[in-house]
Amino acid sequence: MFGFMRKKEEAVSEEQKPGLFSRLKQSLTKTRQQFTIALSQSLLGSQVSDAEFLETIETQLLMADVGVAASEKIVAHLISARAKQTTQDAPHLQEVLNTALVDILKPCEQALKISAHKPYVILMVGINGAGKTTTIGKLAKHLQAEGKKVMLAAGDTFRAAAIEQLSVWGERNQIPVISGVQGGDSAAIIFDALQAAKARDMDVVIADTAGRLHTQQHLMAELAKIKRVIGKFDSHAPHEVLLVLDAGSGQNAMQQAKQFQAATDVSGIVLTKLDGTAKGGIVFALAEELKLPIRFLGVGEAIDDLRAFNAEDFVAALFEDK
Ligand SMILES: Nc1nc2c(ncn2[C@@H]2O[C@H](COP(=O)(O)OP(=O)(O)O)[C@@H](O)[C@H]2O)c(=O)[nH]1
Ligand SMILES: [Mg+2]
Repeated sequence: MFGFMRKKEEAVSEEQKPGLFSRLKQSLTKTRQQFTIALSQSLLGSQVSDAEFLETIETQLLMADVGVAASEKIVAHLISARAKQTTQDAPHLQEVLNTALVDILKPCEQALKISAHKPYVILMVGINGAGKTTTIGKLAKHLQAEGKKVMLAAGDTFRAAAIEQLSVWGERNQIPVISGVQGGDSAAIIFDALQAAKARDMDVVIADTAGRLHTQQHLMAELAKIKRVIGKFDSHAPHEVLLVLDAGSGQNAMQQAKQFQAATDVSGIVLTKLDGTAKGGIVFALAEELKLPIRFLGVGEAIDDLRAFNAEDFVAALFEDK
């Protein structure tokens, strides 16, 4: 409807309002530097012997947080490609590399689909500061754009500021937030929200939870309780347990994921803060070792800085220059 306005706006501030793909590219700048500088030099280096070449690549991949399993897989791809070719052809190797990277990510490219179950319940989990509350704000907008009626549940009762932070996101999105008092029972508040959502014919409830360390067993047990209580409201709920991971935490994100998976049956991952970290390669480690759907990427703090995960786009953004 406002096509003409948008065009004008884009022309005015191309820098501030880049398109979706260039925004992804921009957010991956540091990760791209980590990848390209090292990898393209190795790929182009025609002097190096095979063993040296492969070792360099593997080291660089590990340094880019790709992880052992995914790095080995990528190197295996390169070995078989090199065995088949007679000359050292850099563009070809780049192609092989891209294919290997996409192959690793592709199985995890599974969009979050809101089923007809009403209300569809999304439980957000993750350690403190990972970006749960911010992601809820962005996700609420994303789902509203799909025509869903969204309600938020302030299940992080640990700090008053957390309840306030969620209510601000509720205002921004103009959607209801069900909250209790600081120190209140998180499971009880989420249960209240589910009842309210049902009464108000909401499509989706997104429940926030307090950040907890994957090493804090009692808090992990509390998460299990929240899940149990939600299950009493609807035996199929929560329909989605989204684990929010900060890309900047690198290999530690993998440890967190394993612990949360054990405690709560994570069904999808949101990888936040890809902007401003050189550790975006962690996405390959997560994909290869966890095989969980990666639903979204967080590429900034603003309400529109959430991207549905796409394997080809991610790999293209990793190598394409601006
Ligand atoms: N740059 C950037 N910052 C983010 C992103 N997601 C969250 N943040 C910031 O990370 C901090 C912690 O986020 P918050 O949502 O409060 O984390 P929570 O403790 O898991 O709920 C806040 O300052 C957010 O603005 C992201 O994708 N990019
Ligand atoms: Mg929070």
